[in-house]
Amino acid sequence: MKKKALITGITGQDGSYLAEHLLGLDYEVHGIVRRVALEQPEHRLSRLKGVLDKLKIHPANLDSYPSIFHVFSREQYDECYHLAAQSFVAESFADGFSTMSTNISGTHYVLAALRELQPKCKFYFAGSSEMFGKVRETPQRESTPFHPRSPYGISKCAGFQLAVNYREAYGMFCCNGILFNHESPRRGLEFVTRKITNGVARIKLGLASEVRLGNLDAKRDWGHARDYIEAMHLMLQQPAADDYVVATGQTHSVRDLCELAFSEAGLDYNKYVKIDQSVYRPAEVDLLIGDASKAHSVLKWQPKVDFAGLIKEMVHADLAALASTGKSEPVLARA
Ligand code: G4F
Repeated sequence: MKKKALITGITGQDGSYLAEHLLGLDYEVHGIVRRVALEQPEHRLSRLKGVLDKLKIHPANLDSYPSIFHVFSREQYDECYHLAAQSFVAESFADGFSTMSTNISGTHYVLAALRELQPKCKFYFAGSSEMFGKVRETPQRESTPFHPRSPYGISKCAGFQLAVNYREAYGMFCCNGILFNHESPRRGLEFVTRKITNGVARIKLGLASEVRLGNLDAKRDWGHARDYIEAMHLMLQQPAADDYVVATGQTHSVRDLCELAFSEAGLDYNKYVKIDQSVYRPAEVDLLIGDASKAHSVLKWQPKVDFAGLIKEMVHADLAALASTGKSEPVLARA
């Protein structure tokens, strides 16, 4: 019998890599997609274009419990990966209410529907290193206290605690991944890695003259999304549910990222990066660096791509994409 998995957020960077990974492991893969996405498949389902015909897509809305309940009432699943979220930190400052509603209630609806209809289904929650926020220790590990710095971080702490509570109160197999920043050529243009690699490509091809950025001193532990989704799957294959940090253990500043990405295209970032005060956040997470020892020892998980390899891949993917089309997706004004 094939295992059956449901992915919320299947159209995103992580969801698309996870869908490909699970299909490669001979899973039957289902995904929840907002109905509006089905009306614009070329744009909204673009990351799934290589595997779309192998997936079963369910239109549903994470803001509605009946909608989620309906999905789980139609099919039984072995595993549920809850990745859907409003995941852009800056947007959460602009509209904290929507972020809280989607990220907290959406998670609660999925857990409540699972408890009611299929309590044996294993559940993965996409926690985040943003939960550590104003970090209490370095590097950050599973036992590091949370101190979120944004509505997004607060919403992820709530989702994390919901998963822990369903595990403790109802004996459900609920795991939290505490994933540090993970990127790829499929990353949205609003996140700083892709904003920079896309900017480099646009400048190199004569389509732009600058990239406007905020805080260049923030430090992040950046890994490759394709590596990180493997850890998600491994968590659900363990004998007991638990929580795991997933990180590379290396940290770099946004400035380091600029230097590397521009030099990959033979450019000096000092000439093209302009500081834009409007991109600074009301409260910043200054330094993230993860200790993934538990994932190494229990899950036997190791990242394969390092920071330099990641940025090189992203720059060259953006150069190739722009050279072939001459245009890129629109970027959010706040990004
Ligand atoms: O790329 P970012 O927007 O990612 P951030 O805020 O670290 O969040 C990402 O990683 C989290 C895991 O820790 C996820 F949970 C979350 O969903 C998301 O995937 O910003 C990275 C850093 C920040 O310090 C930001 O202030 O880059 C700084 N930055 C400087 N200039 C900028 C910019 N960020 C963006 N997006 N755009 C800028 O122009």
